[in-house]
Amino acid sequence: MTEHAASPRRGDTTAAHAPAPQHVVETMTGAQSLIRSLEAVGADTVFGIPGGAILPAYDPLMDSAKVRHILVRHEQGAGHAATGYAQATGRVGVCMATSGPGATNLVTPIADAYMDSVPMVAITGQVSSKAIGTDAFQEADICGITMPITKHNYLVTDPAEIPRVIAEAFHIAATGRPGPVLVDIAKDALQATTTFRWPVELSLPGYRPVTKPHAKQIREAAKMLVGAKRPVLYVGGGVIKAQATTELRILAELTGAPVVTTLMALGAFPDSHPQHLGMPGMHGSVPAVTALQKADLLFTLGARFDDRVTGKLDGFAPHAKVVHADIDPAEIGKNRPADVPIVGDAREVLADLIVAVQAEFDAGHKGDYSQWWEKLDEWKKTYPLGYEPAPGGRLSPQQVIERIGRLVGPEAIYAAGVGQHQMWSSQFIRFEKPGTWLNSGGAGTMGYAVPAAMGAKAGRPDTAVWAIDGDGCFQMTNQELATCALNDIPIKVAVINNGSLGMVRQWQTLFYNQRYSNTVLHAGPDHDGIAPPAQGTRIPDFVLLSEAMGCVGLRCERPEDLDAVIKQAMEINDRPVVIDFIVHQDAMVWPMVAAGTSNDEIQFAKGVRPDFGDDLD
Ligand SMILES: Cc1ncc(C[n+]2csc(CCOP(=O)(O)OP(=O)(O)O)c2C)c(N)n1
Repeated sequence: MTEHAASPRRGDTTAAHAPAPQHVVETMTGAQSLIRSLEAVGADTVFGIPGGAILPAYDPLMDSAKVRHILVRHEQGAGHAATGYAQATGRVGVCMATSGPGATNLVTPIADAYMDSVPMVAITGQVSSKAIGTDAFQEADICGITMPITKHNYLVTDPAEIPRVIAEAFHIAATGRPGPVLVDIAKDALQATTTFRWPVELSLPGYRPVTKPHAKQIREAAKMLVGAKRPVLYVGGGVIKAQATTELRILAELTGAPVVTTLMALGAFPDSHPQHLGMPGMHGSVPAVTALQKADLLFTLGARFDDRVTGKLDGFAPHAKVVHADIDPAEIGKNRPADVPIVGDAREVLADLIVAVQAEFDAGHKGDYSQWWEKLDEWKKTYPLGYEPAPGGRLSPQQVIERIGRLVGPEAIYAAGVGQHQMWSSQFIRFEKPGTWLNSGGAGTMGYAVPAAMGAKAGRPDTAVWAIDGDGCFQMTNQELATCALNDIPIKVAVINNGSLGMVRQWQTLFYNQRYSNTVLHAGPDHDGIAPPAQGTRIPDFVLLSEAMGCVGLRCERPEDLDAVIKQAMEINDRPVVIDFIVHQDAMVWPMVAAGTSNDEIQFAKGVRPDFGDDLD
């Protein structure tokens, strides 16, 4: 018997090197070898759907006492569940599908995981090796298709390779810059008799992520930080991935520098911390966006100068020098040249920086940011996040999300879909801890929230998990509520139902003369946004739909019922709960930097441009 090694966390050098296992050499089928390999790397949960090519693997899976398989309703759900699981637990998420359409249904979540650097292993069945390339039934070249959206992928036709490939896949997914790895296994390799050997020697000469930063670069960066007058710690999702949030806080408090956290980094630094300016970017806070614009130093940690953050690139942070630390050297200088490039794991980078900054202090060099803070505090005071109450005593979407955040609290995990509700969630829920905010930041995948919440709850059953979804997003993947109901995964779903594809509608309001082409959905408020629709004309009726899938369905239409319905949902823990919040459809997300414009053009509200003067330019 092999010992059960813990699933690899980021930074482990190899899955196969964990607690000195005894050597095992056994004869079995490729399919049995696959399940034994999954057990050996510590995979405890697999989300998937069987089909012809992967069927041999499902047979031994049925007997595994260590691997729980959760039968989803769509492979996209399996993929997002794997990413939700991964981000909530810090372990590698696993999904499984059959060949052809099963595998291609995984493409969106694989792309999503790639964009957001989430460790995931996707296992797909492939047609028999002799049939590959013949347009066989359910054949798709999933390795070819996913080549640009995976960190690595494998086509396995020799069953003897299965243990090594699985060990490598988990190692590659979890180490360095995390990401998805696809393992495509031909059906005949699963059926053939082979030898299972464990542990396996990992030999990946071309894959050696640099984790230890260069000492000279660290010293240089520390000097720049203490020498700057207007620095900003620009923090991205890499800090959460590297589990470096304690070190971030130490550095921030040691230096007194302001912090901004990107959409992928919410929770990396407490929202309540006085040094936190909020989120930068298209819908970021005015202080965060403006601080980057006026900064003389961007101290960039695990962030990637995404276009949603920079706005028009050549107008971004025009006065700033750049320190850029990232585990992935390809990110450095990609969008913005770095004056001090640092390749390394964010935790090691931050740990070394703390020492280097202290050494600068000891040598009498300490940054004076007091004038900078005067400005920042003024902007914080003048331009706080806020919203207008809804007209006609209706519910405003921001109010719903704010109340959920307040009543449910910062210990819970929140997963969002994509659109206005996602941005309001990022603005009005207060994130205090890492790993509590799951969203599709890079790809912007509608349909992410429900399956990601399912994956998170499967991995962290003792934590409250809320999906904050839009009525458009919800209609893409809500079938996974049946999976949740049947598998004892009692998530809560708050549908922010504005009866439309709200974010697209917002752009139509602002940039297309209020011509609402194809953005009305008919599931929420009436077209005029004021009168509720006649009975039975909500299509679909989310309450009935949820009840049909074994959930409790609730509806809330009035501000005075808001707290009570949230509390009611919090008390139900034996089934998933869906609350259909009927909100008014004309609310818009502010602040906003219109796509393609400079961050200097930020609007605090419609037509309202902050006036900063030009004394810092
Ligand atoms: C799979 C996919 N298709 C289309 C889009 C484009 N898109 C972005 S936001 C959005 C509207 C989302 O509507 P809803 O879920 O109701 O959220 P709201 O903006 O109203 O909060 C659309 C269609 C997308 N991001 N993803």
